[in-house]
Amino acid sequence: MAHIVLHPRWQARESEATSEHTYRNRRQFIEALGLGAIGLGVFGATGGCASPYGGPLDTIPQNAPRDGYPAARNETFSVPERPVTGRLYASSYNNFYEFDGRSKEIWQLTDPYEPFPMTIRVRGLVEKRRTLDVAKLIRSMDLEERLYRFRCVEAWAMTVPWTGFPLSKLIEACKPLSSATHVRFVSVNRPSQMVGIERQHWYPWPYYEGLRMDEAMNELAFVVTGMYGEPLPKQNGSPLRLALPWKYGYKGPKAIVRIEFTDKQPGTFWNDLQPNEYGFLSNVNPNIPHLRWSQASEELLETQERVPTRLFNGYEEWVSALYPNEPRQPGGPLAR
Ligand SMILES: Nc1nc2c(c(=O)[nH]1)N[C@H]1C(S)=C(S)[C@@H](COP(=O)(O)O)O[C@H]1N2
Ligand SMILES: [Mo]
Repeated sequence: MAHIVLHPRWQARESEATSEHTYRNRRQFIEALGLGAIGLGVFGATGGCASPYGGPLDTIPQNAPRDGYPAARNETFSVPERPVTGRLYASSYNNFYEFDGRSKEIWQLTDPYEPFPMTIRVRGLVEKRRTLDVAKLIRSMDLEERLYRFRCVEAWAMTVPWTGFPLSKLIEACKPLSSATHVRFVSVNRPSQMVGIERQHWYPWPYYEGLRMDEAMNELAFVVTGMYGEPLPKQNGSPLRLALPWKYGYKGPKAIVRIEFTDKQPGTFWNDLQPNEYGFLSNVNPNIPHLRWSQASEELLETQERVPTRLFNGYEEWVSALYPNEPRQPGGPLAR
């Protein structure tokens, strides 16, 4: 034990401080060793006062729209082979770098963050620039529930009932020009409410992602406003985020405040940081190993069962035609 050296993340050189993987593993490591309390000492107090939240579901904003909840399940999207992940797991085991859960869980750091009111700016190749009020937008949509597989690039997975509406409906409301080939999403950037932004100043904030238009218009692409029949807890991306179940989790930005249509492939947060490890497409594919680990299997959150990873995360039927060059066999060329 005495020889275990924990390198605090903020002392890492910038070139090393760019991997999602290192970060999660460290947290799992600390938790596994039961070092939570010591961890606070080793990593320094988090600054600010203790979280007023008793549990991860206390972070559901009081002023989130609740009309339409719980929404009817769309039975087209079922996951017969896996258990639904327990709600407490899905809302306490999170990735949301704007809150840096180095010494606390992310949900415990979300108190200052006020997801409502929020607006989304619609920019770029559109008929007209618009600013959408998020609460109004949510109230204007028919909400439905979809049970989706979710696969993080770090080989953990969950099965979650998301509430929301198709991304295609939001895109239609934005009225992009026919010249738009891609769409870019930007997450909220509020350093005063999100403790991870300045603490991890080496990241290119705000978080940003992008899709080709045909991907964004696919039936599976879903704007998430809630989970488990209630509005989203803050740590899961309130007021709204994307779920793209055939892609690795990081392709789905949380707390979106800007949508931009372009005629070029946009940069993305992880691709710009580590182009060799995180591609633009980032489809779930067991045939494309990560540079530092295999993607052939994944661990289910809660049950800790190890299961094989499926091409497009089991959504071939919906998206296979979009990707003629995606490696279908192990050992093929590594198109990312
Ligand atoms: N804005 C923002 N969006 C984000 C992230 C983030 O750090 N910031 N992390 C991504 C990653 S790596 C994953 S795995 C999922 C995690 O979603 P969850 O916490 O609801 O499981 O959110 C994605 N969206
Ligand atoms: Mo992730």
